[in-house]
Amino acid sequence: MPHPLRIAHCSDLHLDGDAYSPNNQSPSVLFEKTLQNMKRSDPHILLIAGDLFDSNRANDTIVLWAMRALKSLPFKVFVIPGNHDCMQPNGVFERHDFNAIENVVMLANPNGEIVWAEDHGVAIWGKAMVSHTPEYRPLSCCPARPKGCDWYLGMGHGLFVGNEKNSERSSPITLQEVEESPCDYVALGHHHAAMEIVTDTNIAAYSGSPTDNLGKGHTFALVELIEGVAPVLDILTVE
Ligand SMILES: [Mn+2]
Repeated sequence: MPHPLRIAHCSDLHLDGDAYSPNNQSPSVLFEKTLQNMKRSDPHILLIAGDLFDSNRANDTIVLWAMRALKSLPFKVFVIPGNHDCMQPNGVFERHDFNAIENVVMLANPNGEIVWAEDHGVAIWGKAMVSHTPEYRPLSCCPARPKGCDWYLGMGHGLFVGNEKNSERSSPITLQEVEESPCDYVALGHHHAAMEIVTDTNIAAYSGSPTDNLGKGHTFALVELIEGVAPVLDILTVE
C-alpha cells in the first residue's frame, strides 16, 4: 500500500513583477514567507505551476535569488513555465538552467514529459508552454498512468473554461479534461485566485498566487493523497 503523499503547490509568483498586493510586500518577500510556511507542513514535494517570473526579461539578480531559494529547500521541486515565462529563445529558462539545481526539475518539453520523484513513488506529467494561444491545450495528450508509480500528478498553466469546448481564450483547460485526467491530482496555475475543481472522478486546483491577494488572499495549496480516500485539499493563506 503506497504511503500518503503530501504536496505543496503554488503558482503565479511573478517574482520580478510589481506586487499585486496592496500592502506593498514585494513578491520575493512573500515567496520567502510562502516557502517558510510550506516547510512547516513538511511536504514531500513542491509543484510550481507556472509564472514563477513575470517576464522572460527577468534580470539575473532575481533569477539567481530564486534559484538559491529553491536550492535551499529540503524537498524536490517541479516547475512548469507559464505564459509570462514561457519557453522562448533567450527566455528566462533558456538563459538559466533550473535543471542544474539538484533538487529542482524543470519540465521544459513542449510536448509534455513524465518526470519522477522516485523516493516517493511519484510520477509527474506536465508540458512547457511555448505560446499562450487558443491552440495550446495545457492538459491535452496526458499519457496513461505509468507503470510502477504509487501516485500520478499532473501540472498545467492555463485558463479554466468549464464546458466551453471551442473556447477562443488562450491556453484553455476544460472540465472534461480534468474529469478524464488519469492523474490523482492536477496542480494548475494562471488564475490568481484559488479555485478547486472537484469532479466525480478527479480533483484539480488553482492554488492562487502567494503574491496576489485576489480571492482568499495570498494563498498556496497543500494536498494530502491517501490510498482509498479522496484527496484532502487545503488552500492556506500565507502568514
Ligand atoms: Mn499566467
